[in-house]
Amino acid sequence: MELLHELSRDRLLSTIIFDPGCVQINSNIKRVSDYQFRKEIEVGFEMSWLKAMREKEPPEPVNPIGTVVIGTLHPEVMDTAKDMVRRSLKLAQFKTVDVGKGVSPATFASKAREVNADIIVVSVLLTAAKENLPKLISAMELEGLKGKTVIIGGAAVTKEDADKIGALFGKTREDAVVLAKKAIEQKRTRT
Ligand code: B12
Repeated sequence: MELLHELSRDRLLSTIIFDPGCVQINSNIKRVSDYQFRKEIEVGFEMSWLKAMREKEPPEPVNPIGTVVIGTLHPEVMDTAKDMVRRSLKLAQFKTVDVGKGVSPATFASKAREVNADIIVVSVLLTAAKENLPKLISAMELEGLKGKTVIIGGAAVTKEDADKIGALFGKTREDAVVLAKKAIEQKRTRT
């Protein structure tokens, strides 16, 4: 059993005891042998997380329209949202290079240079990881990537946070695709 943590959003708080073997979850909250709910919970967010975990991996694009490096910054190890965004970008025919979770700004930037990324995408659910965004921008400058398109999104960031570091901001995985496509178009018209 793994104690997840207190979940809060808008109305309800919950603590879930979760056994990773659990497969049976639906909106009629049930008590089954593999997992228990300690309190009444609203399942909306947990459902989106579980649904995301079950998504299929899209095929590699044959003729990628651009290369995206995507990850989460130290100390964030939550990666479900990042993977959802990555899969949407992949479906939209981007080559996606997953730098992983909880990576340092320096690792992120050096991977972006190594694969000649067109776009850097950061998923930020944890406020502590948000504090590393300015360090990512500095690390990119050190790698000669000043001005490279950065797209951020996730529960812990806002458009204001993006503006502060000269990044683009999206709320959803669909926004990530729209913004990434726009960035590629702009790059093409410049060259
Ligand atoms: C599941 C979950 C976990 C799982 C993560 C499993 C995994 N492998 O990812 C586990 C149990 C591991 C976990 C751990 C922790 N968690 Co947690 N977790 C959640 C929870 C319930 C859901 C997150 C999730 O995956 N949602 C599903 C995704 C798909 O939805 P989403 O996040 O909304 O993402 C969408 C958009 O935001 C957007 N998006 C996301 N990224 C990007 C990027 C771009 C560029 C764009 C355009 C869009 C975009 O697109 C996504 C799809 O549409 C949230 C609560 C919540 N209501 O969000 C807390 C939450 C994120 N966790 C929280 C916390 C505090 C923690 C812990 C610190 C708890 C602890 N004390 O240990 C640790 C973090 C450890 C760490 N160092 O990272 C807090 C964060 C608060 C904060 N602002 O800092 C939250 C908000 C809960 C809360 N209300 O307190 N967590």
